[in-house]
Amino acid sequence: MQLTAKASLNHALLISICTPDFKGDEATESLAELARLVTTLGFKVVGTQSQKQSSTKKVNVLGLGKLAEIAHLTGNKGEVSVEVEEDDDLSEELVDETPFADIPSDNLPFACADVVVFDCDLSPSQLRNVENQLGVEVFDRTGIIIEIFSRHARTKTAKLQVEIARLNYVAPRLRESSCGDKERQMGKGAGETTLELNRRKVRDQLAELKRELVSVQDEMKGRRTQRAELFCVALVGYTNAGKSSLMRAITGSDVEGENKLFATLDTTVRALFPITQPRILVSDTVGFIKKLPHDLVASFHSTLAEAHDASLLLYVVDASDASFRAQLDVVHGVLEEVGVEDSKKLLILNKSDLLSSEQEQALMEEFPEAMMTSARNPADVSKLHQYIVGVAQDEMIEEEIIVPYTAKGIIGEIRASMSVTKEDYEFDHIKVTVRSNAIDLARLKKRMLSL
Ligand SMILES: Nc1nc2c(ncn2[C@@H]2O[C@H](COP(=O)(O)OP(=O)(O)OP(=O)(O)O)[C@@H](O)[C@H]2O)c(=O)[nH]1
Ligand SMILES: [Mg+2]
Repeated sequence: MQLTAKASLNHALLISICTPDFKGDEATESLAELARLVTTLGFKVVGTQSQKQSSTKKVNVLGLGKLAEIAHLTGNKGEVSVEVEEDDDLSEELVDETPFADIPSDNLPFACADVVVFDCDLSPSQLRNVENQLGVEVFDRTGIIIEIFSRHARTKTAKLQVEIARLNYVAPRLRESSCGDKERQMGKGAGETTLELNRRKVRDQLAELKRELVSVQDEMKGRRTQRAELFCVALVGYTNAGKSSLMRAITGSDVEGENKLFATLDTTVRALFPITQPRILVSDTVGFIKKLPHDLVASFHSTLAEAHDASLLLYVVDASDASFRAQLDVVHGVLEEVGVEDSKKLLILNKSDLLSSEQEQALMEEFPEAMMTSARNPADVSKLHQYIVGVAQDEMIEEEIIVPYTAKGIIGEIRASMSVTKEDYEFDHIKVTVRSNAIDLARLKKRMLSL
């Protein structure tokens, strides 16, 4: 039931099905992304195959001729005969069967793939049919993404959310076990098959996980309410854009930044550093990807609640990635889907250190409002820090407060929680000019009245 790749199964052959709706650059970029996903999972990509089809809905996904070719590459372990020469579908046409260009070659024989990964979603029966034909483990794109999420989830919320998505994915793919597992048989109800029993177990597990998730989310909501008065900035964007690296740079924290897809699966909140008065909070969020499984989008609603509450959204893109415009569309699409209203936003063209000065210039002309950064350049990091402080300051109100010398301690509290722009020492009081948010100012004034 666990959709986990066995340690020995690590040579992957990737298959792209080009359809009238999904072809050309889009299909090529998607396949390159699948290669990165599969590599993140620890597999080695040994080759790719592409084929034109009218749709991805065929019983065996590919025609028998193509399946036979692939069976040869996976060691002829399945049912399909390699002797089949005539293709069963005249509409299909071979597009490409070269080993993947970006894959570092270590002279592995091509015919050694022990995992086949499709760059599309397969129905449970398609997955089963292709596995039977090829005799090796077959994954679809969603299966790979869910597996990565499962492995990267660290916090309780992320683990619960991913497990719910995984079980929802796995449930329809459960099969009748061929071996008579005594323990499982014992738990069966009258007339219940092992498959039915397993499905019932998954349903019970899902219900339990959902209950747990609700209680964890209530706790998170409480914490967010406590922070509601502070100015919050959220870093959002496609996976691997550099959100965690920028977060680490502007908060001086040790948030992980890794050259892996979906390194961050939960929201981390830190204060902007050097510390500001009042504090500004920055949150790092889960990265997005094209064709993010719907269950995962749904399960990450709460994770993205931070983006929902943010006063400033920083849309981070990897400007060195040729497909960043399409990635940005995906980010906008997901944020719209989870209902993030448009608060103030800034586009960050990150990884500028990987661009030539001509490329930088062209991008700045294309996106005049954007900020060009490299998380690795301290000057850029401080420019971003200043920008955030500036936006937070603009949202603040300036007020003059009279603090009598008799009001002990208040001045210390003001200095610790507000930005003090002026202090005038008069005969019996201090006149302090502060910049802060409306809620904190109202609270301070109320306190002053009660003194
Ligand atoms: N050259 C260069 N590499 C960068 C820059 N920013 C981040 N990286 C690298 O890009 C990779 C991904 O960075 P992360 O910060 O983990 O990206 P992320 O957006 O948090 O990714 P997810 O957590 O998967 O959504 C890491 O290897 C970083 O070291 C940059 O400005 N320049
Ligand atoms: Mg990250």
